[in-house]
Amino acid sequence: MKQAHPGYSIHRPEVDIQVLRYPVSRVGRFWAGVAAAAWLAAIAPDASAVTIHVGPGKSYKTVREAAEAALPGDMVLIDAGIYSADVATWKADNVTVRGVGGRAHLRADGAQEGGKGIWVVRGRNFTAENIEFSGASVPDKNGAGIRSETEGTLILRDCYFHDNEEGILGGADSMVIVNCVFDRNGAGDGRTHNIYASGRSFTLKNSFVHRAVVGHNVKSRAKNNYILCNRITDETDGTASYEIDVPDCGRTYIIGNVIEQGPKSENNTIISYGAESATNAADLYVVNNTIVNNKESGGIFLQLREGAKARVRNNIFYGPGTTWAGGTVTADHNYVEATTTNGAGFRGAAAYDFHPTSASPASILDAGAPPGAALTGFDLTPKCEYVDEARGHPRPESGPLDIGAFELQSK
Ligand SMILES: [Ca+2]
Ligand SMILES: [Ca+2]
Repeated sequence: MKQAHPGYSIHRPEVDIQVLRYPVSRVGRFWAGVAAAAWLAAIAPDASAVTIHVGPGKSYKTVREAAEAALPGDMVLIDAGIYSADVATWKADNVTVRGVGGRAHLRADGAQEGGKGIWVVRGRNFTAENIEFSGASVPDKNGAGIRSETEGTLILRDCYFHDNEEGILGGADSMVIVNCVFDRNGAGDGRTHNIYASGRSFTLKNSFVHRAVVGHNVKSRAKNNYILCNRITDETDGTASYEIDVPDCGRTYIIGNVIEQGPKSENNTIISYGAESATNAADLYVVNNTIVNNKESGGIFLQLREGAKARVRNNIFYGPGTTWAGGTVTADHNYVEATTTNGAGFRGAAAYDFHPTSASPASILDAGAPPGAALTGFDLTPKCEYVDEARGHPRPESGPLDIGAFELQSK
């Protein structure tokens, strides 16, 4: 077995080397053994990693310099503050970038990376936490806060994307977005969106995605989509087209979300499934959502491609319009109210608070059916609830499931 030489380190004098680096590219990660075990006991679990600090008074003044220096496994800590025109490509694998002391705000201010946006991610298994992206703009009008080109995993936590031509754009083997806010992204041409994902698997959870500019709030061409316990809303002034667009079909689980179409939505449809193709498996589950239409002229809550199948259970459809159209829908245990006069007994619909109350009808409270499992075996039971803003908690247990995205805890 090949072993590292413990005394070897890469010379990077500007890096705060908190632990001695092993040059992963030369020795691989299989450097266990007697000598190495002693090192493992003494230092961090990933012995190859260093922590790089960015900020005023830190080793790196710009994020770009840190991105160029980062090697596999590194942790990059960026002090809170505004980083103007500081764009970058992240190339190394297994890098985590985190804002500390508040969000690090990457404000484009006219700069862009490779015609793509603020950050381009190429390294495998990249994580960003507590970062704010705004103002991305490029000549072909799809400047993204993050353009993902990784073939591994991309994880975003506690990030905030706003006023970019595109919030996040691109694919990954697995893209996971948790506790993030997307607001007013879109160039206004209808081809750019708050979120535009592709790849094998896309997960959006406990996030707040709202007011996309003409484009869609959530658009995914991924083969598998897990859209769980989010708030996806237009509100009074949002002009999004679809709230959720899954244009090529794909195994899609939409569970436990609040989804609202506002009066200024560009089109009448709220969830669109298979508008362009059936390239991916056509298998849709819509379970325990509260779907609201505030467009008084009406609309279509769920539009399916012909030939696509959907199971629709335990949802609230609130507001005027057609609940579903197209495809083959198996629906049961849904609450439908074609007005917005609060027969559902919501706690504060005007403020987008769609929790049920003790005034909610028996056709909502305890009226749900066990959601069961998808054909894939995926458990369709709602396990979480969205909490403003971009948070979540486990869905409480209180008798049989209530209809909609929230459970009333005491009646
Ligand atoms: Ca719409
Ligand atoms: Ca209940």
